[in-house]
Amino acid sequence: NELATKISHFARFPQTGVSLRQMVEFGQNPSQGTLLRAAQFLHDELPIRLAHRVVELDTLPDNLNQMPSVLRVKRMYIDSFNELINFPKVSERIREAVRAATVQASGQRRHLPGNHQNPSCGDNATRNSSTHWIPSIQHRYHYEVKPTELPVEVSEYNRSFVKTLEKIKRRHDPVVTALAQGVVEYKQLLKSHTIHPHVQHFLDRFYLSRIGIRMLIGQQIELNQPQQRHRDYVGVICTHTRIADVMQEAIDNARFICGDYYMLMNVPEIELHCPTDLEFMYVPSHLHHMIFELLKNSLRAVVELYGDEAERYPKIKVVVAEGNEDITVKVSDEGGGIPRSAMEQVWTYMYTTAQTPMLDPEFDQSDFKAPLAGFGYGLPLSRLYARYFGGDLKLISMEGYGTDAYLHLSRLSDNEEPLA
Ligand code: W6P
Repeated sequence: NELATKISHFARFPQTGVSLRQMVEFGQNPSQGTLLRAAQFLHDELPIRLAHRVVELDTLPDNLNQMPSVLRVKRMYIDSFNELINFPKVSERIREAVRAATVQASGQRRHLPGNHQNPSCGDNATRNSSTHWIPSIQHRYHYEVKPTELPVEVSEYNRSFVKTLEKIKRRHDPVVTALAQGVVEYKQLLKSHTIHPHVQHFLDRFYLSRIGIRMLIGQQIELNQPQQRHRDYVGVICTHTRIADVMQEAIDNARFICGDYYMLMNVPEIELHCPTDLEFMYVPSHLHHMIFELLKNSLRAVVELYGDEAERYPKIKVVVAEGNEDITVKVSDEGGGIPRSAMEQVWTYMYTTAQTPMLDPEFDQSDFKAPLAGFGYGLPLSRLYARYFGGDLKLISMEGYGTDAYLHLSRLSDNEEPLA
């Protein structure tokens, strides 16, 4: 039908990645005109990304593409795609008004704090990140727009577009849970306990893409709420994320959860070595989520090795190192480690007992009744959060002793989103 034709048409366009830096430049004190340009970008880009996902869902093997849960997810993507392409384009008159109030911002990039050591800072022309050159988004969309004399339709358009984005974001809240259920059904169907590498790759790509889409939507929604803006924040990005503060918060939360879950008299201690003045540009909620996840795993390993009535546990040690390229967080536990043969499994989406919406870190941030880490979706999703901004997450384990988790966070905020 017609919609299917449109979807395969849009899926033929390449997706355009956005870097953390671009998101921040877009979002610093945006006028209604700048927000309109951002809306135009999303209005072009989101249908392309959604269409790619629909095609991927369609081509899942083993009749996975026919499963009710998968069809449900596909329906969400199609509905959102449809809403976006039916959303009115900015009229020629409004476009003209914004153009008249616009001066191109090239050559006067603003200084971004928190990333002083970035060697390629501000040098867009010499960047050669990929073999095929796609014009960067600010080349096409980012301009200074003088706040003066913009017709009222501009802010009306922005408001209306944000409403649509909010609806889309809410619609997709249950995606992780729905696909988790799909994986359970898939296991039963194939009577297998291993996930096909193709399916594992699909899920990695799919969830990574979802992180990106939700990041872009979340930025646009936040930037349109200027009354709620906090110092150092551009949308959900904090230009001066104090990593020591986020670490301590994650440590306190993880220890609290652990003590609560196992009803412990004394919770294993977590020793933190982190420069207190270390700041960088990041999304604090992503950072908290990843650290929290690692700590829960370490706590669980230690408590299960020594038992919930132990008088003392070996400390979990956290080290934060500051390099030029990366900030690296190492979490070391003496929880007995993981057999080498089980290392791969840790990253698969297999080990889930399709349960609460807590599978999805974005679903309910404040639910303290969450089960403590199993090898659920926590680790693979945390790795995707790390990779989304050019970082990574690795585990090194000594069976019979303990596990070291290395979380690499890229300081080079020019990394474009990885797009499947
Ligand atoms: C373990 C298993 C694990 C996964 C992730 C992080 C830390 C740990 N420790 O024993």
